[in-house]
Amino acid sequence: MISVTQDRIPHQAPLLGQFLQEEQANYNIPTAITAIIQALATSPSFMQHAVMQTMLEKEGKPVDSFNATGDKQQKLDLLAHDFFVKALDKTQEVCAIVSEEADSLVPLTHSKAPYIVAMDPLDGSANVPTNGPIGTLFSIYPRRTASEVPLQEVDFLMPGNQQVAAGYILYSTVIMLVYATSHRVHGFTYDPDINDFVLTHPSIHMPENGLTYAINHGYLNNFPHYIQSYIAYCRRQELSCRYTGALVADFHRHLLEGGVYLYPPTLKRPNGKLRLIFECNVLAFIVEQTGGLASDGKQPILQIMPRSLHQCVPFYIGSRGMIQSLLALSNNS
Ligand code: FBP
Repeated sequence: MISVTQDRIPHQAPLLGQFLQEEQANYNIPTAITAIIQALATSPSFMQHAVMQTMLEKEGKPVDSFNATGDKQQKLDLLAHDFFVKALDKTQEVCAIVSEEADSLVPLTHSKAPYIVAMDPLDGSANVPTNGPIGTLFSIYPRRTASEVPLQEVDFLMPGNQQVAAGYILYSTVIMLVYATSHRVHGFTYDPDINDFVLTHPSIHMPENGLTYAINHGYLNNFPHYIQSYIAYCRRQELSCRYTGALVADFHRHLLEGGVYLYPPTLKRPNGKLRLIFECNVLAFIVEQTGGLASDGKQPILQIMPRSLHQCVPFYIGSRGMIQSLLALSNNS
């Protein structure tokens, strides 16, 4: 049997911790941001174990609860939420988090800490029972109120352009971490042999156009007319439709190869399905750093002032050329 670990050459590329420290020094990134990203990056072994446990014990059944937007929660959603709450609390840099799996803000132990985190602990959770890709999305914001003032939900309602960093972890054929600060976007691949992330995709730039689009075709007849026209245009171009059921996985493909992800309003969900704070703002912050665009069809996602924590918005994100074509159609509709 071929042993892949024997005689392995140590990685030439920097590991996550080392790279974060270099970026910190080169771009004056606060040490707290480094600590928070490193805390989130401890999830691979937990997530691998929790998913495997869920499958082995056939516990993939939804627990008897719903999240704030009415989606049935999987046990794994809550396990992941709890894992990240503990990991972020240990940094002593985060005073509270908001999560897709919690109705309101979750205060942490260090109430005077300088940062707040918004997150979707487990994106694509419906993929778990069928062993499809899943992800974690996170955003880091500076707290706006003085440290001694108790935090309120309204303190989380700020436009996505207030983020200081954002990223995701994709649990798929391999586990990858992609994060953005206001400088650049970098991708790392998890190496289970050393339980660490290795820099594999430095300074990512999204291609201007792509050959794939991601949309749930099943709802096509319910989508606005300009979306139906755009899909017809994509089909005339013989673009391929690739839709994994996990936003993070579809976005990651487009980040590297170009493409667009579309979740328009439908009759059932007149504001779309995706959550502005937990999902859209995260990826919009990343995409704008890499040359792509993110819109709700009327305005850039990062400029939207949230009205509530679990607000949903129509979400169009991806390669600049493709989103501009879509927006041209929506403006003429
Ligand atoms: P969750 O965060 O609850 O998983 O919801 C988001 C999501 O699963 C996306 O990852 C995915 O692209 C979309 O919903 C799938 O929705 P639909 O099944 O309606 O197409």
